[in-house]
Amino acid sequence: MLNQTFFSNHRLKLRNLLPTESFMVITANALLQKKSDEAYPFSQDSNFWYLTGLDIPEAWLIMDKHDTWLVLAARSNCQDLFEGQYNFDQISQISGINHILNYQQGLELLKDLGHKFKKIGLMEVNRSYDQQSGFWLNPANFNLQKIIASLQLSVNKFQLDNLLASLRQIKSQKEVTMIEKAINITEEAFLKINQNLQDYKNENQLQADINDVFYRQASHHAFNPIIAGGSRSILPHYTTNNKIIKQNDLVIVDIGAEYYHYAADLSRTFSIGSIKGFKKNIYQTVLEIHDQAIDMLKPGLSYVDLEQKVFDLIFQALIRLKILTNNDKSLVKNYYPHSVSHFLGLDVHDVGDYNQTLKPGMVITIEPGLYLEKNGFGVRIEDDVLITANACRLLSHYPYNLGQ
Ligand SMILES: [Mn+2]
Repeated sequence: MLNQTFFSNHRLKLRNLLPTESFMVITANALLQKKSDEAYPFSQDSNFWYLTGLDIPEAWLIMDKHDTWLVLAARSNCQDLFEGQYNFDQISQISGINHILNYQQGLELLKDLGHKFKKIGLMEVNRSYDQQSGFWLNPANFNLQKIIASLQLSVNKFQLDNLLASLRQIKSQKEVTMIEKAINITEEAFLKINQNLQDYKNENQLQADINDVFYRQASHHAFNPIIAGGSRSILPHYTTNNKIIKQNDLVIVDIGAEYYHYAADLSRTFSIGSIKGFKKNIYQTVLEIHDQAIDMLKPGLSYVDLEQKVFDLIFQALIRLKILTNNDKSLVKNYYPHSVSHFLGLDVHDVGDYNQTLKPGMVITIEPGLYLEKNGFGVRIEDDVLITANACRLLSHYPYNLGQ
């Protein structure tokens, strides 16, 4: 599906953005321990994959304005025996990189380039723990910076982060095709849920059906699936997915398959049994705001304006529904604590600058939601959208009929 040109084109684009007299290094992610001698399934750094197509832990990509090298980490005999050795032909074939070095050669190259050039491009590292998300970051980048520091090169650092984000935020036709494949698989899972909807007694039964669809297509979850039934649906990031579902519960299913590392991110709110009265009102309100948000999308609209306009629509709806009884906009976050949109791509919350206008080739989500703690339920509807030359194109097509 993807050949080496896909990746070498990305390298060419990045190379054109590098300053003169510079070189750059970017590292693959490291494996992380799960328990004992067991690692978590490997998840590659998205920037490294974007530039190489390789799922190898702890490799480095080194580039200057003319040449490209791949440096492979040393492996133990045990790894070679149990997991197989590096396949150099395959690595070159996937990535289009022919200069493959071992770790020692890589260090020598970095020293040479450090003498030759004045600037080194690296990914920013300013922390090892992400306070907001509450987790530790992959240590590979931090390690690379330590190694670079130990070489004592007399070069100035510049950051690659924004350069890569500026490229990744605009998707090529091939990238859009990958995202659409991921969406197709995700929608197939919605279809299966719809077929079995009235039989579900527990959230984990939905997850089993979703896994079945994803794994049979050699896909997997791009992010931890959210299957939030009943009162759990008020939590936008609920991922426990093992609680009992009762008749008349709403279930928010927020899932995304991954295809060649590209993510889908879709949410549908299903109803176990028919939906009536206030719940239906809320559902219709979210759906209307979803439709209005999509109607706004076109190149030139600023991301900040989009968020503000949708926020205002939600504020007005809360007044109309008499959920809010005064004009205090600061209360909206109690019912709608997240944004309406984010970039989508190799990362589910993809890189990109939110202080700019929408541009053709951007792929974003539209996901209004309302979460009513007092009433014990929430509704979210999420689609994936490509910004086109004149307006936008919905990439997802699964219907909004609550799955009945
Ligand atoms: Mn999303």
